[in-house]
Amino acid sequence: MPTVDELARIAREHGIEHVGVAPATVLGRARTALYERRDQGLAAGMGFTYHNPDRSTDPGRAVAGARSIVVAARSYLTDDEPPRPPGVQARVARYAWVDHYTPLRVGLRAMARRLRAADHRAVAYADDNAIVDREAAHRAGLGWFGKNANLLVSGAGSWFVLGCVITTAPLPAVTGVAADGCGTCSRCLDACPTGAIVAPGVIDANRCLAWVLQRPGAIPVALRAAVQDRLYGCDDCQEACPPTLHLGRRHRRPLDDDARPWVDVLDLLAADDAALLERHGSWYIAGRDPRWLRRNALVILGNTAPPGHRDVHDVLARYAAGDDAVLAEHARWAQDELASRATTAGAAGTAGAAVAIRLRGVIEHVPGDRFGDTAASGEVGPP
Ligand code: B12
Ligand code: SF4
Ligand code: SF4
Repeated sequence: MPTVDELARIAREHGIEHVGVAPATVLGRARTALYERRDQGLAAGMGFTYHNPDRSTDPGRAVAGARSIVVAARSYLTDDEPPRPPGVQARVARYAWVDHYTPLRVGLRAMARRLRAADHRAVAYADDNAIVDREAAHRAGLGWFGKNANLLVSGAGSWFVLGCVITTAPLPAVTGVAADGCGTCSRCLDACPTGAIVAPGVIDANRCLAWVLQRPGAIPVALRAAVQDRLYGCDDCQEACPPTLHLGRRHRRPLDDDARPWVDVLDLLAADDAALLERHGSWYIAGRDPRWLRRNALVILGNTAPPGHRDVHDVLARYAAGDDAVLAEHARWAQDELASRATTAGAAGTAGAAVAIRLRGVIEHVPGDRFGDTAASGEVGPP
């Protein structure tokens, strides 16, 4: 049987910085949380690990006879941040600038191969409905649960994607979990633009912009201003996090040539389905239907485009008259926003003023209209 050090060495060769081992027992706390939060409506129609909590929290259902979970964390913080290009640009959350899950899986599979070579069963999982990654990482001693619900790797912060190998090998598991590093800090709660962190470590997905931008259907009007320029994902609760900001710098990787932190909004709205899926195919897009990206882009135009811009005017008019009712409604909303901004620009001077007014007292609770995914088993994501 390989030692944990040998597995960690294999992981490092594949750019995975942190490895820990947890016993492959049922993840009881995660199971309880999944049921409770689903019952409380906090899952907002998500499937994924919520679809079958018993399965997602039992490593033995993934790999019969499982004894150990080898958990891995791979940093996605980059050395450089490309400047925002000119034009109306949409922001992409850091973890989605490039596909970090593929290289993570390559490293996990290399570890799994080593375990299989020693006659153990071993299967790699990353961002898969088969297992709740953060809870496994916490049990493996990799880090602590931040109040923003992210797993902060001890001494390195939360800019990490997580995955694991579930195996029948009886590897030595860590004893005890990592110390809490949040202390009295609560910056992430204040920084969340929609108040989605409803208690320390508890996210209301109805309001979490990461899910609001991924789920199918209309974006609730009360949340549209908070979307600002976000196309996919949200980083605010991590960008506000002191340990993540300061410690994250220890693990940075070069900026990939393919990194896509900004997306030109007018270009996106002109592209066809095939082009959008080719560009953004590694993202979780509900039903693989790029209209949800277009919906987000229309909201971004309403929030950030300069009023009176000819191309913006034309694209909104086209979508408003189109036969997709959801997109037409979002386009009309954006037209109204730009019109009201043009009117108030002279007086108040900024779009920011209008946004601030609409955000004031933001939404105690956005109804959990269950038009979202009710995930088929085996569905992967969202990250
Ligand atoms: C569903 C899902 C989402 C949903 C719901 C998020 C959520 N908090 O559950 C949405 C779409 C909103 C989402 C958003 C994001 N996600 Co996500 N998501 C998942 C997925 C598929 C399942 C998560 C899950 O099962 N949650 C279940 C709930 C019950 O777990 P939880 O919120 O973590 O709850 C725990 C804590 O509350 C803790 N706890 C209990 N008591 C207490 C008490 C205190 C005081 C504290 C602090 C904690 C605590 O125990 C609970 C159970 O473990 C995982 C992949 C996977 N297979 O695990 C990725 C995953 C969690 N997501 C990930 C990422 C990167 C993100 C985003 C950062 C992406 C982005 N930039 O937009 C955001 C972060 C939002 C946030 N603040 O959580 C990473 C997290 C990496 C990390 N270092 O933590 C994962 C692990 C994917 C991966 N394999 O890398 N995600
Ligand atoms: S990802 Fe954004 S919306 Fe979701 S909890 Fe964090 S700050 Fe709030
Ligand atoms: S911002 Fe503060 S409270 Fe929130 S996760 Fe980071 S350290 Fe913890």
